[in-house]
Amino acid sequence: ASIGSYENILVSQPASGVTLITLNRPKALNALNSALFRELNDATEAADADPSVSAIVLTGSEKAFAAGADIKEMKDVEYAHAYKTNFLGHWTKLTTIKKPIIAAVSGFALGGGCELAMMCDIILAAPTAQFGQPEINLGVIPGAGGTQRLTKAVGKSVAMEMNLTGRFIGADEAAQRGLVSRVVTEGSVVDEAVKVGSIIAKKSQIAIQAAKEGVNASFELSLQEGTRFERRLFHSLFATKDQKEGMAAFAEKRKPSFKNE
Ligand code: CO8
Repeated sequence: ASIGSYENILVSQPASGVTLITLNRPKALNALNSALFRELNDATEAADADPSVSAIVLTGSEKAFAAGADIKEMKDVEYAHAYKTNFLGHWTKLTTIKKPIIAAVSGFALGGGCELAMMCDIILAAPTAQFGQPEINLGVIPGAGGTQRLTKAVGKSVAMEMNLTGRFIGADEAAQRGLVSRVVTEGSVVDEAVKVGSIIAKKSQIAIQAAKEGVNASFELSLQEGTRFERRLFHSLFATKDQKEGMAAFAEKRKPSFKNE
């Protein structure tokens, strides 16, 4: 993995095939300034391009996954500048990463921090995790999916309450609503996320990429178009050696050895 020399994030390889990116502005509760997000884009693109990497884990500190976009950096921005420069538009780059990204959330995931977690593919929560869209308290609204991805994840009523009142939801409620896949025991969220990454790393990476593409398409397409797209992806996998290997291994009662071909 590209370990790189970054100022606002740490990049490491805790397990074979897994890159761990740790947001590292602890004093600012990992507030997402533009420098941090540029580094995050750089590190995720490097991991995406690195054939030795199969999954990315994204985490913050014990106290905060990320407390939002950097309010101090944002407070004097004028409309003309925001519009002309597509202010914070580069955040969406994360959604173009082909490899799975697992968010390991402890503590605050607020505003842009909650949106960042929701741009990931799987969210695991520590018992301390708190999710919220408090932008309404700053006289604005979310700008990176807090009204969109959150609504798809938790439904209209909860999303409205969170967006209109700024109410936070804790780990258990987030799991109950489907915002996170599960709550893990205190202190284990990064290890658990790395385990998920390691499991993913043992599959056919072509099938993994297709599975992620398929699930993500469900957010864009009608059921008819979505299932058609899924079937086409499914058909295409019969052109891979990994499909032959996976099914042969099952028939021969042995473990498959995928070559990502
Ligand atoms: N931006 C900048 N600095 C922050 C942020 C932030 N979002 N959050 C915390 N900090 C800083 C604090 O200013 C403080 O710095 P200092 O020590 O220099 O005073 C330090 O982090 C520690 O914070 P607190 O002392 O406030 O810690 P507490 O434990 O008392 O409180 C809270 C923790 C409740 C998380 C509190 O810090 C808080 O409310 N933070 C702001 C949360 C928030 O409003 N987030 C939403 C921001 S707006 C946003 O994210 C819009 C996204 C749009 C994306 C658009 C993309 C296209």
